[in-house]
Amino acid sequence: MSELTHAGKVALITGITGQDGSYLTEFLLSKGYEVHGIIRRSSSFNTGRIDHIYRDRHETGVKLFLHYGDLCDATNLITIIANVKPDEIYNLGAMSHVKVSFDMPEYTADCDGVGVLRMLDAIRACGLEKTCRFYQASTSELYGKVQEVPQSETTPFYPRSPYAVAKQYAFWILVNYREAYGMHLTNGILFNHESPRRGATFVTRKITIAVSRISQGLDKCLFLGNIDAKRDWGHARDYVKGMWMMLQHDVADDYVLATGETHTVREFVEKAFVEVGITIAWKGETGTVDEIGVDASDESRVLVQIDPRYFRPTEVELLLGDPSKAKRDLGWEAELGFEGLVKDMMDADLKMVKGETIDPEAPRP
Ligand code: NDP
Ligand code: GDR
Repeated sequence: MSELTHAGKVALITGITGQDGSYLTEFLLSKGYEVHGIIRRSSSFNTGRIDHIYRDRHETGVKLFLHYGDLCDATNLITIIANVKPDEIYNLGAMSHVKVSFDMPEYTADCDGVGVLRMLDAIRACGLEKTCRFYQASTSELYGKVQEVPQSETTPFYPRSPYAVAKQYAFWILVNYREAYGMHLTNGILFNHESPRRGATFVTRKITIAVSRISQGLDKCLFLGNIDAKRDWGHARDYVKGMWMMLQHDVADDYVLATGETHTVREFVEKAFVEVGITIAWKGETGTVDEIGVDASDESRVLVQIDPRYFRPTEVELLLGDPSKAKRDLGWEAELGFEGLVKDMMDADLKMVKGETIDPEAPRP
């Protein structure tokens, strides 16, 4: 990709401190964008994923600016958008944990659902509806109890969590505003994408941290929920590029981004342990809480156990995306596959556990 081809363009990112926000910021800066991000005030450190690219605004040539704000505060969103006057907005902010959404359904609806309405109305209130392009972080969770395999842009939705229901509201309010007001609004229906910057409570990162710690003698056992769930896992770095490609397309539309491959959590565990030279053998009845994963070379060593605390009241058993529309219309394809993803995450977490990278929450590969 050529550098500085978009010099002069201004982007605003909500969720800039998250996994995707950090990769997208790096990507847009490399293209010459001026990038503005909305961060939440926190009593503890929450900018670890972007500290390596942040520079004090008193320096010269600064292209990254941060603003305090929240998707639950309409006035503040209007103020930021009025001041920044973005050409492109990437709405990545969300309470993004599916299991936690069962504990905080009302807040999740407000932030992930109504928050999107607030952003769209803020664009209109600022008179930017004809010039500002908007990306919404939609999700494969909308397919939930899947109605067909693989899932594409035409597959009916069947959300299975308060998170997914909130994101379904967001999906349709965006489509409605696109049709009603002719705005350039895009839903990116992204399947799971991971990285060394993934939050530590999502299953992939939970596994790579635990396996790394076990390999160094710091932990004994990894506790998981449903290890037979299947996901279409790609790398976040590939997916943020796809977000940008969607907004460069002159006609706004909705796109699936996925790898077109699905794997179980169980396979992810096995591959991660292989990276530290351990082969897992499964014992006990498959699919029950009695199943355990042991070290095949020393079966007394129990390395994986099932903890029903991690089960969800309603589960999404199988996700497998069909990204052919994104390939055809945008030329987008996932570059890193499952094996490469596990290796990338294991390499980073092994370094982190060995103390070779500084910040435990945000290793910077
Ligand atoms: P993260 O959980 O890593 O990041 C979420 C971001 O949203 C953080 O910056 C967080 O801020 C911010 N945020 C949370 N609540 C609010 C709020 N009330 N107001 C403003 N900002 C808020 O998510 P990802 O980077 O993984 O995902 C980005 C988006 O893509 C999310 O909307 C997610 O739902 C969606 N998505 C993710 C997929 C994935 O596989 N990663 C797949 C499909 C969709 P803070 O750091 O302060 O908590
Ligand atoms: P998901 O991601 O729910 O798909 O949402 P997560 O990694 O949390 O779960 C994936 C699957 O693994 C199973 N699982 C466990 N999950 C967690 N977190 N912890 C465990 O211990 C565990 N054991 C098994 C889950 O039940 C599930 O089936 C992610 C988020 O990024 C969303 O914001 C995004 O929209 C979707 O991906 C696409």
